[in-house]
Amino acid sequence: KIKACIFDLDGVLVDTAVYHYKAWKRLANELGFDFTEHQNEQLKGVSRMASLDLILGWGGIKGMSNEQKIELADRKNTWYTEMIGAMTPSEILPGVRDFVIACRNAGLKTAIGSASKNTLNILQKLDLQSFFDAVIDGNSVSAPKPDPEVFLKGAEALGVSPADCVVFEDAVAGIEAAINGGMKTVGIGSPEVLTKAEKVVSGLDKITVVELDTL
Ligand code: B16
Ligand code: MG
Repeated sequence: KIKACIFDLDGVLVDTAVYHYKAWKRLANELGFDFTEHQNEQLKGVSRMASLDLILGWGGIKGMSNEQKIELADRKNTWYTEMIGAMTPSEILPGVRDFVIACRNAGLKTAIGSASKNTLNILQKLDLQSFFDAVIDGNSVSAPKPDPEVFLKGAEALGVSPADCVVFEDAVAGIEAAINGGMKTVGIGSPEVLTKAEKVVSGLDKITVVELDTL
């Protein structure tokens, strides 16, 4: 029986990918190249430094020192946090608030499991902090998805065994992380992409708490 729901943040509760894209694109442009929104798809669920490595690769930029890379990532994050600062609860994706409330009313624990170091800031802007019993984010994990660390820490913080948790994820690596942690999975997005998820819906407005026990 399901006892907890663990939610990814970007792409599940809110669509911050568009802001990440704008900020990375600005950085790429300053470095003298560009990349497409399609390429940006590959950055979903990927950590900040790993995203930078991918982007520098697309621009054919080699041989940057670690210090230079940190400076570039900081520059991007400054622009990104400026955009985050202007976010409002109107940007919460459809059905999110109702679904999370329904989970809690059904006695399920709720947590966030995100790669983003900006998680708390975003939750605050969306006025969603009080809806989660635990928040595990990019500041508290060392191994990136598909390593299950982020979700295992979430389950532990909730006091629920992994097999009794459902993870909601929009990234392939995130679904893999949940499976690697022995958890049930609901993909948010398209079934052609999230092939390993037990169930895939387009958003939290398309699933009910009762359906979770059929996973
Ligand atoms: P930050 P998630 C991920 O969040 C994003 O999908 C990914 O695009 C981003 O690079 C990563 O967080 C790190 O974000 O720069 O804010 O630490 O999908 O795991 O909630
Ligand atoms: Mg995500």
